[in-house]
Amino acid sequence: MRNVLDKNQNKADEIRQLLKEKQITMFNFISSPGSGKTTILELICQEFAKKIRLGIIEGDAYTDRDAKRLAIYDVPVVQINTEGTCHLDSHSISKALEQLNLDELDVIIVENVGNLICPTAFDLGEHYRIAVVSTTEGDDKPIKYPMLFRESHAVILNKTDLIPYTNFSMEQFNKDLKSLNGSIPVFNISSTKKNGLHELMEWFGKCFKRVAGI
Ligand SMILES: Nc1nc2c(ncn2[C@@H]2O[C@H](COP(=O)(O)OP(=O)(O)OP(=O)(O)O)[C@@H](O)[C@H]2O)c(=O)[nH]1
Ligand SMILES: [Mg+2]
Repeated sequence: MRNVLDKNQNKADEIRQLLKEKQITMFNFISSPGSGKTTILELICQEFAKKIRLGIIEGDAYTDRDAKRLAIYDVPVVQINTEGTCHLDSHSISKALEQLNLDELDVIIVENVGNLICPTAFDLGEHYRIAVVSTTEGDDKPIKYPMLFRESHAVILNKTDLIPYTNFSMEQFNKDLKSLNGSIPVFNISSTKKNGLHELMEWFGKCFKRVAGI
């Protein structure tokens, strides 16, 4: 395992160097299956596809369903099928990057395979790691999967519209998150009801601005 992780890290460092040369910033979206990663990516495409040069790498175990959902936006999307493996690694990202014209991109967003543990251990060469969690998964996800929340740069709490139908405690969630990563920005949103999106898009806009000068 150590050997695998060392090889992954070396390739991730190479990717970060390549992205630096090409002045591209990369994001890695990590969550459980179904938390809303692709839905949030659709919203990001709607907001930014015409303002920045965005590319997407879609990690999925078997299908190209998410890539198809995003294909309607005028954004290059590369699909990686892991054939059952529960995470992306830097070698698969390196191959995916060969399929993108890096001279024509400012930002790349990677949707990782839905899983809260394995993707966290594999650096992809990204600059920002985004943890997506939804209210229906329970408020205990930060405390049960601390590594992701410790190492992420932002947390998106999705499906806030469903809170009335769950026992999700916002107080407990925030308390646990704070104990793990006191300074992390947290965005409470409903992607489908479009609540809380202004603050989230503003935050992405600031991150993208540093890169693309929009
Ligand atoms: N009620 C509600 N449903 C949502 C929200 N966001 C996403 N969904 C629904 O949740 C389901 C899963 O959303 P996806 O965006 O496909 O989730 P994902 O994280 O990309 O899933 P995987 O790629 O399978 O890991 C879809 O049916 C969405 O319509 C939300 O804010 N509220
Ligand atoms: Mg998805």
